[in-house]
Amino acid sequence: MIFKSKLLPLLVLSLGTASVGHDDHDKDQMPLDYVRFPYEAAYPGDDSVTADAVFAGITTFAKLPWVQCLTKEKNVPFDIAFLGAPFDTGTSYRPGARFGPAGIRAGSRRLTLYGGYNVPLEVNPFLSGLKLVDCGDIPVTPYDNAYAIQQIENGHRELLHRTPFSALPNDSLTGAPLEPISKDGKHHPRVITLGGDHTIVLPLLRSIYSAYGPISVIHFDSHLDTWKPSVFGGAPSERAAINHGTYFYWASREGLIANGSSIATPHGAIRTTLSGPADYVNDDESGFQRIEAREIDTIGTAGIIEKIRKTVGDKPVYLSIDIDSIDPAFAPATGTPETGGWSTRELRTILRGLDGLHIVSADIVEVAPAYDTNAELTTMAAADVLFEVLSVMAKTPLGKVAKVN
Ligand SMILES: [Mn+2]
Repeated sequence: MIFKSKLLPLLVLSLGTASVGHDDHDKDQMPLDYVRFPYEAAYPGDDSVTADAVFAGITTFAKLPWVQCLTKEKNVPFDIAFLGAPFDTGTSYRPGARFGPAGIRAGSRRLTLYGGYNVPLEVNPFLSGLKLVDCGDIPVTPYDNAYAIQQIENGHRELLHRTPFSALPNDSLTGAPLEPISKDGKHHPRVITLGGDHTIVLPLLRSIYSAYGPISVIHFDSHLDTWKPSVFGGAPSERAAINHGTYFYWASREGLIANGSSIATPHGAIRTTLSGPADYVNDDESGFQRIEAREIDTIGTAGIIEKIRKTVGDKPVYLSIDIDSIDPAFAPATGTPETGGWSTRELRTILRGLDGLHIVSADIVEVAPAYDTNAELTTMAAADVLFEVLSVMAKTPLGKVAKVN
């Protein structure tokens, strides 16, 4: 009998059928393609996998398809790509944001648990017809900041200049064809970068410049990040002068940010202490308008949204979100936490208030998961914040109606 029980299954396998003389076994066989609850595949064509509950499987942002965009799948087009930049050697206090991309992806698993429909914005960004992918991480060396910063620029730029999966649609109001809003006249896909410490925004803006020229930046942060290198870090070397407190100083000097009275650039959620009032003078010179975190007590989220929209108008904007704009009560896992910040709800409301703006690309930075709670508060907050950004992007194509001469 031993002979029979051990050999027969082998024989069955080799015949390619499971039904020969094994009725009992058949009854116990569970259907491996049964995935209906709680998750139904949100992405068209992605419903053939077997174990795709939100808590199962391999983790990408919102469980989007992983495409190796920078290596062997360069020909796979997309409309919005999530891209990690695991760099944290520009931090001044707590390191650890190199684990940000992995942490944010873990915090994002639940985004499509019920399908992903955004109630206040009335859109499901996962079913909007745009092709969303997770491109994995840019290879970033932890040993040489100058080299790493170049890697980040190159990685981002390569994706930014791919031809998008979807063509620009016609204007939803007039039916007129839309034309690109970029400076180079081309329609570009969007990249949502998962930091990484805030230093990464310098190479990201260099990449953005290659398509859009000087750009308005909406910057949510408890800190200014426009500090002069002599003030922030003391600039003992050229490399040390570029860090997560000075990258906007450099971006401004390089002409990457749209300055001037008509297109200034707002910071939101500012509440850091300063080296002195001169820091604000320097910040003004970098072209930023400040919204202090505490203004939420007087003008509320609506007032803050109004200020931002007034400042950027209908110009293309780049959106950079430091997770430390949220209070550490809600998002403790960050490099330089500052109390007195906004709640996760308030930041999400303000982001939804950007509905209709042309957000050409975005990032979330300074998520350092090692300092998080076991409940994944910070990485969840980061993922949910990006869900709002994604929803705003999905609603507004990067096009404008051509001017009639
Ligand atoms: Mn910052």
